Amino acid sequence: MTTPAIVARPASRPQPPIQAEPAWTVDAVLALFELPFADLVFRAQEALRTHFDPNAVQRSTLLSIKTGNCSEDCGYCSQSKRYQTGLETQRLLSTEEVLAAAKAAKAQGAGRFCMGAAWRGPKEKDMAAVAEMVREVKALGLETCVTLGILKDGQAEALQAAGLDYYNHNLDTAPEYYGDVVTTHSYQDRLDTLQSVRAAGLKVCSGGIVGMGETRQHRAGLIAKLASLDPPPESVPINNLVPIPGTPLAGSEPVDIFEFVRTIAAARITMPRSYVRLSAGREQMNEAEQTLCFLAGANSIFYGDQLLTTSNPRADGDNALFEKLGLRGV
Ligand code: SAM
Ligand code: DTB
Ligand code: SF4
Repeated sequence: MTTPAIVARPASRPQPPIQAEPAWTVDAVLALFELPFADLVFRAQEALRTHFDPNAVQRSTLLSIKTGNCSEDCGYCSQSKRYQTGLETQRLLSTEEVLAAAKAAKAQGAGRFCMGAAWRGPKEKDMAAVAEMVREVKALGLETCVTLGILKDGQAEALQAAGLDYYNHNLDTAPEYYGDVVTTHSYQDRLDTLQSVRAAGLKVCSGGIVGMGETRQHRAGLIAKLASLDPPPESVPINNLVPIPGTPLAGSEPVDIFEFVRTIAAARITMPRSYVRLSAGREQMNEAEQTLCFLAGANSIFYGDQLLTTSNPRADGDNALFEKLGLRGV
């Protein structure tokens, strides 16, 4: 009798890791951009309807809690101290001022209140004040979001402990174009902050800007990078550049509206479970153009007449548009 050969049994082999969703390559996202427009919008609607009520639109109100005098050189931004934009600067608001704005936003119907500061990142001495704002805004029954720049070790955890829901930190453009827009911090700095936000158990809000002179390849690169974060951001703001006189990007050629809508659709298809926010730049769009964005899968807006330093469509106009379209603001 021959001794049976010892065969390694499958169970004793190291198990392969659970297969992650295949990451989106830039080429795969570019192929979406190149679809016939109706096919692209159809795919975006399919993705939206699989995971969301297609007629509900999330509404976030923004407040600038510290305005201007920022050390960074982001070429689109009114708040960099390097550019003469005529902006009136403002030190960190008091919790009382923030709460008054949050109450007004809630009364107007906003579901989330987003507080933005023109910092490279928060200093330790600012953290207690911001944590108090978060705690008190949350106590009003609003979701909370802050965007404070690059976070140091422990800061994301401190915000999480204060009850923060979302941290906004945009990748803004493709990795290879970022250095043309910003030189004072790197793409890797942005990715590191997103990583620490995730590790602290916060929800991630991250998107970008269209219309900064980038190519379609760059737009696809931004979307591919966002979609390949593991997991992708829960909230993806897509901003249309608001040109600010005095900034290096003030003279950028506006992007064709159909290309902007394609960017929204690509975000929706590649990140089907995320809120995709039609963000800055709505004032430059008419109702039909905004409606195309909703058809392409946008299901969130900034709501209220002010963004951070520039204006946004009035809430009553948005309410009238929602009424016409049968959309429900949440
Ligand atoms: N300082 C923090 C930071 O850079 O992350 C938070 C505030 S910063 C103003 C937040 C985001 O606003 C930027 O990442 C950019 O996407 C957007 N943004 C700023 N200026 C804009 C403009 N002129 N047009 C469109 N989006 C803009
Ligand atoms: C985002 O993606 N857009 C918002 C928010 N996150 C912080 C900011 C838009 C700013 C538009 C220009 C301004 O008002 O200064
Ligand atoms: Fe500063 Fe943020 Fe504006 Fe850049 S985008 S200049 S970091 S406020």
